[in-house]
Amino acid sequence: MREPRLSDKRHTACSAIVSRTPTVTVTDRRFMHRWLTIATVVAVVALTSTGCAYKGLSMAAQSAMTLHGEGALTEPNATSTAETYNPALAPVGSRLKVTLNPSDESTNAELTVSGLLPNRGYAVHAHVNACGASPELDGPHYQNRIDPAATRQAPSTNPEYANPRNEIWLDVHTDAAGSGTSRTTVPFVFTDRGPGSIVVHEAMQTATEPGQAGKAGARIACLTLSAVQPNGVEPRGSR
Ligand SMILES: [Cu+2]
Repeated sequence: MREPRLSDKRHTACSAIVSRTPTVTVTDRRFMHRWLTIATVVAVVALTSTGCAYKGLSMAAQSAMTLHGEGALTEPNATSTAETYNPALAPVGSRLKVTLNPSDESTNAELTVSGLLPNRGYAVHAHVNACGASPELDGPHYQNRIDPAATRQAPSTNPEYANPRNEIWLDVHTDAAGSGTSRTTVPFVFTDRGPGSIVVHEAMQTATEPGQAGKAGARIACLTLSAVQPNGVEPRGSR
């Protein structure tokens, strides 16, 4: 999902450059003069188009999405966007808040939790789907470069793909009150696709060794992400 306003603004700017070109004022004194003027206009338009096309390459970065999710955990239901699959480890009423914010070609991610068990690590990742009524519906980890060997039955555990630079890991450690914050920066942005949720796992941290990379035990809670549009937060729908 892109931000059409930015694109439209850029497109308008490019059009304005063309219309302001002084060579469009053509006198009709001589055929040759007119021909030369037309040729100049064509050349200017061609050069201007090249310039806009070049700027167009940066539009993807300018329209990169911010994703956000926030809520208190409930038992899964048809409309919940923050839910617990294991109230013993992720109590009902615990709060999760996540923002994934683009900056140039990177994305800064921040997770804040409260109300979880005290002095405990929790493995946390971005997953592809919005939160489902059961944990498996959250889908696999979101990957920037998708592991070609991964399948639904055998998710990616190759460290070349299942790592915190190609996925979004937000493992967090709570304080004595059950609160905590974690941050990470990943070298990619979300343009035509992005993660649908943040999932909290039972393990205290995410495994990194080959064959285990990205694993973190059972899924115990989930927070649905939404794309932040200029006019507010818009549901992402299914992905
Ligand atoms: Cu996960």
